[in-house]
Amino acid sequence: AAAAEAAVEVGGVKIAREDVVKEDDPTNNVPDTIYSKIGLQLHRRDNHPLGILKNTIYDYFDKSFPGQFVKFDDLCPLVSTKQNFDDVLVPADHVSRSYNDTYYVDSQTVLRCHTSAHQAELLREGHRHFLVIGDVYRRDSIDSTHYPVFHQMEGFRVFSPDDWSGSGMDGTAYAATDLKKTLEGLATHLFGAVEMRWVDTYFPFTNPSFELEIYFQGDWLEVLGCGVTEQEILKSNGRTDHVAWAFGLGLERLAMVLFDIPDIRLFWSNDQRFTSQFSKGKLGVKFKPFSKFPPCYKDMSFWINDEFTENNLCEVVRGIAGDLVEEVKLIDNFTNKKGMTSHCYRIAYRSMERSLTDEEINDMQWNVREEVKSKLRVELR
Ligand code: FA5
Ligand code: MG
Repeated sequence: AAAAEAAVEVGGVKIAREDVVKEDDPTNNVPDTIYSKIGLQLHRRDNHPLGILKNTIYDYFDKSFPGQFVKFDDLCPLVSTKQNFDDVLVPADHVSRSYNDTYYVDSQTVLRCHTSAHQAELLREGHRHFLVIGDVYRRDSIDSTHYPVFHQMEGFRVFSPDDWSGSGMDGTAYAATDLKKTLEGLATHLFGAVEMRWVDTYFPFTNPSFELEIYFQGDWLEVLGCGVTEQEILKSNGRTDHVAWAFGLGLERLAMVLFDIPDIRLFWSNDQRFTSQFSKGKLGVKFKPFSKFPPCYKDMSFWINDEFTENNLCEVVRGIAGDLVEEVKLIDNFTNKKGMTSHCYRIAYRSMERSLTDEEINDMQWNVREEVKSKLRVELR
């Protein structure tokens, strides 16, 4: 508890628990489990898979664009709603702005949900080529590839008319071509020969927008989003008549593939048997699971109410079980003649590090049931 009370420092900003967790403030939805992750900065540990991956991506940009890209890996994750949403043209009614999807410290301040939150300020500071690496926060479901804190790397490159004038392309086509070439080069740098494909998509801040998928172990895996930056963002931040590309990639997704890490919770493990397997500069050393403990499944059924959301349920479970919960999955869903809807969720409990006792699991499940009743006000069946 003492450690949790002490302020953490990120990029010169001191953050105390009471700055982030405000239990009696209805405009705040940040739990202690999330506060306790601030300042850990896994991406700044050279012997951690995320740090190793970050440094390998740095190497690629240093080699491809010597001296051009400025790197920021220590920007404060507390940002204004303006930075996180307005500055990147996220519409007023977009779901990502909801309390169900984003951690709000107060009505004007959030834990950034993407590194795109820093695009505008860095442009205004005059940067034209930059990488931003940081922890990002999202209220989300629970399974082996989703965690409420993960890490992104943002890339941004600005072109001036001189860059594309001789190319026979307009600025947008020129930037899109350069973007795809740059990211295909990065994928090759990380994976060697690999099958990849581009998928058209939508982001409020880019047009056109794409996702890159990599074929890995029989499946297409989305690893990043990117596109040609909306003119309005450049204009508002001192780059009229310029064109830019941007990308945002998920470090955990790439690291899980590169190091064979089967569950996203492992990135947070302090267990020596995990941490000792990775060392500075060694990309792609395959993780050897040190043990495999059986999961324990507990089902829970209840009548939902209008406010019920799966993200809220997951927050309750995470608050009690922490990293001992592996998955929360809807397994049954029906509406009766009276119009009442019942959900049955299956919770998988499993430690990455040891076997759990029956007593421990029953305690957690009992507490989950109590809190689901009291906090979500649903009727257990
Ligand atoms: C974004 O966050 C955009 N800001 C990316 C972007 C930047 C687009 C600049 C265009 C220009 P998205 O929500 O799809 O997009 O997340 C980007 C990547 O983060 C995903 O491709 C995925 O690799 C990773 N990611 C997303 N959600 C999770 C999660 N819950 N756990 C782990 N990785 C995730
Ligand atoms: Mg996406």
